[in-house]
Formats: sequence, C-alpha cells, structure tokens
Amino acid sequence: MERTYVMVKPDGVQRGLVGEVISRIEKRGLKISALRMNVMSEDAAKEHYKEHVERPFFASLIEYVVSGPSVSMVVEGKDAVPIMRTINGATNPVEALPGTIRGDFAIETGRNVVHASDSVESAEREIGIHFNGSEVCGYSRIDETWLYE
Ligand code: IDP
Ligand code: MG
Repeated sequence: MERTYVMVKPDGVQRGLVGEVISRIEKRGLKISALRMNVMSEDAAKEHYKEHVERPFFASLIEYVVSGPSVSMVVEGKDAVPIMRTINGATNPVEALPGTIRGDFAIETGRNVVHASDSVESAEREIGIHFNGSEVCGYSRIDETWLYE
C-alpha cells in the first residue's frame, strides 16, 4: 500500500469543495487515514513547497496556501500516489481533463484547488511535515475485499 498527502487548498475550502474532493477520494476506493482542517503555518508551507523556492511564483504561492483554512489528508491505497495525481488533474487547469478536480473546478494554476504528492518519497516527506504519527489511523475499509483482487 502507498500513502500520499492531499490538501484541499484555501480556495477549495472557500468555494465549498471540501465535500466534493473527499467524496471523489472515498468513492474511488482510497482510504482516508488522517484528516484535519487548519491554517497552515508559513514555516510548514515553505517547507512543503521548498522545491519551488527559486521560482518567481514562490512568494505568492506561500501567501495563497496560508491565506485561510485548508484541509489536509493522508490517503492510502494501492498506487495511491499516481491515482491521486490523476484524480486532481494537470497542474495547469487549462490542461486538466474534464472529470478531474482541476478540470471540473479550476481555471488558473495559482488557484488550482488541490494538492497531491508527486512521488512516494515526497508523500512521506509531506506527511511528516503536516501530521504526527499519532494522527494517522490504521484501519481497514470494510469493502477492501471488493476493491482488491
Ligand atoms: P502540483 O501542485 O501539480 O504538484 P507544482 O509544479 O509542484 O504542481 O506546483 C505547486 C503549486 O504551485 C501548484 O499546484 C500551483 O498552486 C503553484 N504554481 C505552480 N506553477 C505556478 C505558476 O506558474 N503560477 C502560479 N502558481 C503556480
Ligand atoms: Mg508538486
């Protein structure tokens, strides 16, 4: 099983899309093993996006992601990392296919509603920034025997 870090960004919270995002994750069959709403600290945001520190959009990205409450999740399942990236759609919503979150609900890259880790290594790093081990619940979904062969 893989784990990934998923965030409904502040625009997604303000636009009432938390339930929509969670619903897509749950219906796909992925397991939510941690869930929290908070205003991300600037330190956590800078650590989270540190690969982009040299990019021209870094300051506005940090400002955006700490601008209001966001919802953080740990999402688990077989191939959870690539499946969540596919659920979210392309970074630039112009290129995101209909049926993806960004393809259905976003217009601009700088307001693209959701985040999901881009690799297993990034996922473990990001989960470590945003959650304590004790906040992550280990349990089985009752439908797992019907999700996995
Ligand atoms: P990802 O979120 O699909 O992994 P990244 O390239 O890692 O995409 O970029 C992280 C986030 O930074 C994007 O989701 C978006 O919010 C923001 N971002 C990336 N490129 C731009 C840009 O050119 N302008 C404004 N914001 C950007
Ligand atoms: Mg990324």
